[in-house]
Amino acid sequence: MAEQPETSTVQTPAGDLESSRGRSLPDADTCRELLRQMTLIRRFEEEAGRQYQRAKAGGFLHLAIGEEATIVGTTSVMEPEDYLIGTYRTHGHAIARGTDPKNVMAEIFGREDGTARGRGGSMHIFDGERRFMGGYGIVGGNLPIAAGLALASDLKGTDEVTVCMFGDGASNTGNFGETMNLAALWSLPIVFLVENNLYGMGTAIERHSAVTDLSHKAEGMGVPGERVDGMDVIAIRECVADHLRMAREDRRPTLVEAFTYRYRGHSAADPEVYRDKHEVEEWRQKDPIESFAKRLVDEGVVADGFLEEVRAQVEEQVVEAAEFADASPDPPLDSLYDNLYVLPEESGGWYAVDERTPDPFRGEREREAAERDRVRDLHEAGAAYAEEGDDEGRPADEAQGGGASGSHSREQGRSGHPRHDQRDEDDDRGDGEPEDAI
Ligand SMILES: Cc1ncc(C[n+]2csc(CCOP(=O)(O)OP(=O)(O)O)c2C)c(N)n1
Ligand SMILES: [Mg+2]
Repeated sequence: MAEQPETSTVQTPAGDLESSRGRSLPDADTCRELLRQMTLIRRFEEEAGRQYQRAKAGGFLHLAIGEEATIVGTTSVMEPEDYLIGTYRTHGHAIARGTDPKNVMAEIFGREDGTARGRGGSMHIFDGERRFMGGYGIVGGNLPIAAGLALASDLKGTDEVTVCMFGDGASNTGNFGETMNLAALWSLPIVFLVENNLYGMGTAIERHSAVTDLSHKAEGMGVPGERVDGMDVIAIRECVADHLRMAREDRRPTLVEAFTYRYRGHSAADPEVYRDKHEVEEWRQKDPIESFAKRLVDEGVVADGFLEEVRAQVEEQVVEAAEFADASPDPPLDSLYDNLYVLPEESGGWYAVDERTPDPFRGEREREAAERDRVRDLHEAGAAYAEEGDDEGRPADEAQGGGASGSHSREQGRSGHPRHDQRDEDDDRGDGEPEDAI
């Protein structure tokens, strides 16, 4: 095969970005695994789309076909104990984190063997064991949750990092600014990664965001960023590895903006009137799987025809996943109201009581008598709390205030975590002049 001319930049809508071509590749096994994962996710999503057309799945179906390098490049440098949280376009994210494609497909089908036992569907894939924390239908809704995960890791004094992936559209939500501010203020171990596929549904980025250089969009809130070619699995991998290190070791939250593209519509029901077929075709020319496979052949890492072998392997896996999902039972009807509410004994904290809704929820009345008693206890406790305050005797209005709950968690955070100890001491000094810059 002819030698591929080496280029040092790649064209994106934002201009030229540095290409990973010309830099050395990881070891051969890692390269093969990156290609295998991207190919598996691609074929899995094609099959999910096909099954959706056959009405095997209800609700919405958002495919990330074309965005595989951004997903796999990112997860390939994460540690098993790191957290990943994403959006409603995350079948591939879960698979890349190690979730069995069979269980992801079963979730898409709404079946009992799904990752959320069929309750979540395509938009809510979740795998706590592998620290894939969902799967959220609310645009930007995962950002504050990500900050919470990172705060928990920090308070526990661990080295875990949270990676929060979201779309360009989500960068316009209030959650974006609020989360960036707290992440920077509290020096959270978090990497934000915006999957900039140039559209929020049918609205192009120039029409939905005043600032189109998303890598700078959080800078004013204290979170600096970097742009990377999201179609180049090696470029993403190297970039994210760097940002993970900044989060883990320097406790500096940062933002990565990955330029990527979805070949399919926003969801299965998108007529795609907002973009030109040529544009899609242009991006297909930069296909992350084809281009990486070609590079591996060019650089002698794999033999010609390796991609076809991988495709045959994943074909089998994906067909099995679809058969498994189809054979999985529907969730039992009498489990319809399971896991909707947190009951006091399951959580134990005063904050679990929702004093705004002392009446039982309609659905809860359908439960067995024993269950109804638990719900009554819950709303009685909620009503009492609203009247009298919490166990520590704080009046209701003070106990409920953001200040009280906020200081409560900050107190907890002081125990045993030097990073927080240092920060809190500085806060407590009250002279606004910390001795050591952190
Ligand atoms: C808070 C909120 N507003 C609106 C929607 C409807 N909605 C669903 S997807 C979407 C576009 C989001 O685009 P982007 O963040 O770029 O992600 P992409 O779909 O491109 O991956 C919108 C507006 C929603 N789900 N949640
Ligand atoms: Mg988008």
